[in-house]
This record gives sequence, structure tokens and C-alpha cells, in this order.
Amino acid sequence: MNLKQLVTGKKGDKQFLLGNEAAVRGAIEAGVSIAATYPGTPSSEIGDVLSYLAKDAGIYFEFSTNEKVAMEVAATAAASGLRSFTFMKHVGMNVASDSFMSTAYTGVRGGMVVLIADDPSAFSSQNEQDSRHYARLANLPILEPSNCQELKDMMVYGFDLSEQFGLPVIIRTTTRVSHMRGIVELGSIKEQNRKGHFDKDPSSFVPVPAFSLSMHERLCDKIKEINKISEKYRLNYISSSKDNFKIGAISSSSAFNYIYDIVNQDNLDINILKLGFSYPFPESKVYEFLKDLDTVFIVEEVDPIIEKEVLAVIGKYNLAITVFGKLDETFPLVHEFNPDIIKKGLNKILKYTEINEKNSYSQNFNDLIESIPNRSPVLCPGCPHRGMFYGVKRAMAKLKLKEDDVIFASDIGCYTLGLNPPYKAADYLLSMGSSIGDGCGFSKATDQKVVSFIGDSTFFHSGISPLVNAVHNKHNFVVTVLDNRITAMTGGQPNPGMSFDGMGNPAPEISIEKIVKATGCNFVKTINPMDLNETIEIYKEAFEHDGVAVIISKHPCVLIKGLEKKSTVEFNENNCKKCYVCLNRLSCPAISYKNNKVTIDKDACNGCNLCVKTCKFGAITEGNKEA
Ligand SMILES: Cc1ncc(C[n+]2csc(CCOP(=O)(O)OP(=O)(O)O)c2C)c(N)n1
Ligand code: SF4
Ligand code: SF4
Repeated sequence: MNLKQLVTGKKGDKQFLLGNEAAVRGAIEAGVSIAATYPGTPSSEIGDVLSYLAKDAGIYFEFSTNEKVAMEVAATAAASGLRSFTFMKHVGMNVASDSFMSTAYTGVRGGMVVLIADDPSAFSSQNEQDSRHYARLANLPILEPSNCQELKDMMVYGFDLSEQFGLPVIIRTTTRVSHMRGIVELGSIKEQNRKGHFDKDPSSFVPVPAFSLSMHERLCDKIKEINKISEKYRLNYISSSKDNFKIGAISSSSAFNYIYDIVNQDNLDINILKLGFSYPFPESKVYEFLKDLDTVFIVEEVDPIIEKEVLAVIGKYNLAITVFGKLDETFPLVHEFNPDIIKKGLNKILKYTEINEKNSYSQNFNDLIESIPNRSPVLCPGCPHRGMFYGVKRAMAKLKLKEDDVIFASDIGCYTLGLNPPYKAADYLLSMGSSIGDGCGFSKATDQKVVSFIGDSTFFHSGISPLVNAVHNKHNFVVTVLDNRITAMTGGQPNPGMSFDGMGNPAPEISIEKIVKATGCNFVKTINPMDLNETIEIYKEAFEHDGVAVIISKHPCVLIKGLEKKSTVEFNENNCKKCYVCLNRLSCPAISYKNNKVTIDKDACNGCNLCVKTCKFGAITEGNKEA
């Protein structure tokens, strides 16, 4: 489908959409004026699609420097009466949370939706946190879609609800909802005011102690009112209700899809209550569902949040019901669910069928996995980070520094793959932007040398303030900013170091070198990591420098459109002395060892010529560039 149809599609049209595309259509239908994000999987496609469509849809869109800034852009737009949308991956919400918590007190005037995309099983994340806790922490409403249609519809509903009560509304997806595809019936597009005005009212928008207590009271009053709505919301519904069934299941989000399919396919005597509007918790609806049951399964991914709410209802109304969920280990406390996990849990009491191992989801999945060769994630052929890692390691060897003499504080981006051999250049990692702060701690706490790695996007996201800390507090370590001219790991979004913005307009390019120099750091060198001799020499100097040494390793990512290169390298077997330096020190996926010799896969090779520079015997040469 041409993505422009997300803007041109008419009410009643049906489109086959990715969950994240459905979220964009929902924003368009709701008449969003301002959208801001920082990329992060599983929410990244929302930004990519908006970046492409924003002008057509009359939306201002930006990739903000980090999630907190995105939250602030959206909050102020909504305070000015516009409909605003911010979205992020779950851990991005941790970054945004400080400002987010205050938006619950200040409230909004135009509708504001905060979409948080959770990642159970941490497919592309450092943890599998359950962001439903944010609804309870901030005391704000949360909607949990299970499929693309619901996601689109909840976007529109979320904006209406937000505007009705003057509060931000959270929509929580999971990887399966963001990345599933499904048919979505479109609604009409609301005409909205695109020019806001901020009417001043410090007692509503300045949460100092004199005002914040009454703001909190107002919030609690509103949540009480919203609770009346969540009790009746159409996506809090009982599916397959039979009066004589004594077993029930309560579920939400992607987990609902599994239990729904199993109950229907296997014809089980189970009533299901689906919670699409899960906070404020629809206690009366849950009580009505529970009161005639004697057993209930709580089917939810990651934390036992609904389960604890249900236990509270059971306690309050003194119901005699057995609860099977995560707390009694009927279902695992961790990781994404699948149909087999649910069946195993149900089997605990139902004994309706033993899972046929040959035909199970897990078995089929395992068979599939076994038939695929095991490949760990690696830097792409031609990746500029490879030259930098090679340079650090050679500089260490030349200075006779052993592995244990140097701590590598890593960060989040493609360069985290430096974790793997032969580089083994990631010893510690907390969160985006943490590597420089970690460097401060390690350099004070130990006598070991420290190298922090941070990407350009991550540097802008949250690397600048720890760098100021490092210089001001006279720490002593090496910082490498890996400036590959893009936010590569999440799919190549622009960042402030680029000369264009999230809508493709020209934009001022912010110089990392100038920022670093402005801190007063007296060792700032920009290198081309493809120049191995220079790279090694500069790292040697940096290791011996007393104070903070910043190296900016600047070379574009090979996946940037238009920069792809064809291989010109030639392997001359006769010159090869079988030292395997190219294989063992570079670890380029285009170089392998086959039939007792080094082999270069020209289709995979990106023509970076690093291997040419590492082979002392002339066995790998730069071939004819014209060929
Ligand atoms: C708080 C937070 N926001 C977003 C992400 C998603 N994320 C992972 S890596 C990355 C970008 C890294 O870009 P850069 O630092 O330039 O390194 P590159 O991948 O280009 O080497 C992003 C946005 C995250 N892990 N945590
Ligand atoms: S996407 Fe770019 S930065 Fe990431 S591994 Fe590939 S070449 Fe390197
Ligand atoms: S030139 Fe060599 S190191 Fe570079 S991508 Fe090709 S095989 Fe890999």
C-alpha cells in the first residue's frame, strides 16, 4: 500500500495496516497538530511514517533529541489547546517520566496521547519493563489495544477522552500489537484547530508547592469520574458469555489474542473478560464477571498487575474464587506469551488436552529455528565502527595494555555489538547516554583505564551533561563519540548532527566537536576510523592523556542511501601466509574461512578496504575501481 493513503483514505475504506501505521491513521483522524518522538523499537515505524507523511497531513512532526524533550513539546502544544501526540519505546518513557509525571498535575487543554510501546521478551531492548505501571504511578488513564483496528480506534477515542477531562491519556502497545498487520476500517478525519494559544494560568500550569496540592486533588477527582467511563467502555467486554460456565479468564493487550483463539478453537467452557481500558480499573465490571465463577485465569504479559487488582476485588467482596495467574506460577512471570504457554497454564486444572508436542507452537517454532543457521548479530560489512574498534585494540596492544587493564563502558547503538569477539569492547551498560557517566565512576573507583563509547544520536540524547560532569570534576578517561552521521540502529533517523530535520527540511547541523570543545576539554580529536594508522596513533595518545580525552570517530554508516559501495577487493591466494589477521581481528561478515582458505564474499562486501589495510602480505588488494 502507498503510505500516502493513510492521509487520503476515506471513512469506510479498509486498509491492511501495520499496528504502528494504524496508530498514525488514528492520529490523523483525531486531527493531531503536533507530534514528537525519539526513535525506539517497537514504536519506531510511527515516527518513520509520520516523518514521511506529516506535511501531507498538516502535522508538525519532529524527532526530538530525547523522549523527555518530545514529552515537553507535546505537553506544551496540548497546554496551548492543540491535539498533540508523543510516542516512544518503554525505556524511553523512563527518560520522559520526570516531565510526564508533572503533566498529570498540570493537565492539558487540547487532547494529548502518550503511546508507550512495550517489548516483552526484550527483542530489541535492554529490559522487558511493564509500562502499565506508569498509569498507576501518574494516576492517568490507560488504553490497551489488542489489534490494529483497536489501536486506530483507541487513538481517536484517547484524544476525545483526554480533551474531555483535560488529562493526557496513555496507550500501551506491545511488540506484537505494534508489529502485527490487520485490516483496519477507517473513520472520518476530524478538522482541528492548527494554531494554538496559551492562556496563562499559573495555578494550573506551574506545579510549585502552593499549587501542586490542589492540582493533585483535582487529578484524583477527575480519575474518579473517568472510572465511571472505564466501567462502561465498549472495549472492556465479555466475549463468549455463558451463564453456566464456572471458569473465567481476564486478559488484555496481545495476551488476549492467545486466550481468545485457544478458547474458541478448542471450544473451552471459559468466559473471557477483555480489558481494553484497564486503568482506572473497572472494578464493578470485574466484580459482575467474577461473582458467579469459581475459577479465574488472569492472562497478562510481564507483571501481575490485573491479577493483583482482581485479588483486591475478590478480597473486598469476599468472593470464593480460585485465581490462577502469575503469582501462583500458572503462567511465567517473565517474557512474552505464546499459545503453548497459555495452554500449559489452562491445562493445570482443565486437563482438556495434553499439548501435542509435535504440533505445538513452540515445537514448530523450534523446528524452524533449528533449520536456520545460527547467526549472532554483527556489525555490517564496511561498518565504520569496525575500524575504530580495531584501532583501540591495536593501540592497547602497542601500549602493552591487557584486557583487564581497560574497562569498556558501552552505550546503546550499533556499536554495542563491539561486545562480541574479537573486540570484546563492552563491559558495562546501563541505558542510553550512560557510558560517559559510567566512565566517571569507573575512572574514580579503579586504577584501570576506561574507554566510553557513545553514538552521535545517543550523544545528543543524553551524553552532553555527563561529559560536562566528566570535564568539570576532572575525571580521567577516554570518550569515543561514534559519529556515523545517522541514528543507525533504529533504522536511520536523522539527529541534530544532520543537515535536515524529521520532516526533511534543511536544518542547522550541530557540531559535536564544538560542543565538546565548549566544555573546556583539552583533548578533542576527530578521526577517520577507516584510516587505521591514524586511529591507532590517536588512541595511543588518548590512553596516555591525563584528563578527559574525547575522540570523535567520524565516518558515515554504510546503510545510508546513496553511500553504498561495490566491492573492488581481490584475494590473491598465492600471497596469503595464513596468518588470518583479516579474519580474526576485523571480524567482517564478508570474510570467511572456507576450504582451507580465506574467502571474500563480494556480494556482501561493501568495499571499505579495511581488510586491504590489515593484510601486510598483499594477499588482499584493492581491485579495479572501474570494474
Ligand atoms: C531511552 C531509549 N530510547 C531509545 C532507544 C532505542 N535506541 C537504541 S539504539 C538507538 C540509536 C543509536 O544511535 P547512535 O547512538 O547514533 O548509534 P548507531 O546505532 O548509529 O551506531 C536508539 C534510538 C533506547 N534503547 N533507549
Ligand atoms: S547499520 Fe551502519 S552503523 Fe550499524 S552496523 Fe551497519 S554499518 Fe554499522
Ligand atoms: S573491504 Fe574487506 S573489510 Fe571491507 S567490507 Fe569488504 S571484505 Fe569486509
